[in-house]
Amino acid sequence: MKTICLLSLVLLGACEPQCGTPDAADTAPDTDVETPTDSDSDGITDADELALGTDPDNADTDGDGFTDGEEVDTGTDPTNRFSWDYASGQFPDFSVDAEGITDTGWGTGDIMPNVQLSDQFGNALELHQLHGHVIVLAVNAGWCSPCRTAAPPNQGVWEEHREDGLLFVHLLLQNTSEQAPSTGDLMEWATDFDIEFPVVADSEDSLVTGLFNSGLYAGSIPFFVVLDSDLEIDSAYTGDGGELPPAVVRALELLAD
Ligand SMILES: [Ca+2]
Ligand SMILES: [Ca+2]
Ligand SMILES: [Ca+2]
Repeated sequence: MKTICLLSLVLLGACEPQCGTPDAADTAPDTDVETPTDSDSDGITDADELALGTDPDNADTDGDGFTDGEEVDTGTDPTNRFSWDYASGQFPDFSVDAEGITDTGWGTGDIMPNVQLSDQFGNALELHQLHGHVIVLAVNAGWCSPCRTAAPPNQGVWEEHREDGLLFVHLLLQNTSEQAPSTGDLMEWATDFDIEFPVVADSEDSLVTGLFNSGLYAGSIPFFVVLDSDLEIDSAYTGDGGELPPAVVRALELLAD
């Protein structure tokens, strides 16, 4: 303020009325300009949050791991937990909702254990962070031609039903050379089929081992497991099944319940 007023004095020969004297500007409280309050520091003012329908006291109103400000910036819905931006390179995280789950197993009716996976962005992804979705988990491999036939339609079905809570997860057992898939292999699978849901690797093979030991998985791919919104194993299917495989039909039934 001092600089501006001194310049004003030099240029105009007098300080404009709203400048006041330099001393007054330094010491008096500024009553003309109010700083908008952003109580939860999510980048959106309390007043704007009330207009948007988001919570001014909760930085992540829908609890999906993306702040209200981030969602407004990327054009996703900060009040819908199933609306999030793939380009951020992060998947939603509802692990807080899965806290306390201990009764897990690999058979139908069991809650699937919290398998530690890695995604196409090279990030860790825990199965339980996807709690709340009805999940179609497809087991594939890069060399598996029926898997490559079955994969592409999943994106369209997901786009149609994602905001109802549907999610696909593609697990790659191997790449096209029958080797353990790298992050690049996962991203190549996602890019080849325009997929924006998680494409994952399981370095310990714990998921297929668990399902094999329970008798649900016979070792033939493509293989699909449907998990309900509590991560309970609902059903399992082998074979591609065309545009709308039985696993997807069953998942849509669960969503409609
Ligand atoms: Ca705010
Ligand atoms: Ca907020
Ligand atoms: Ca959010």
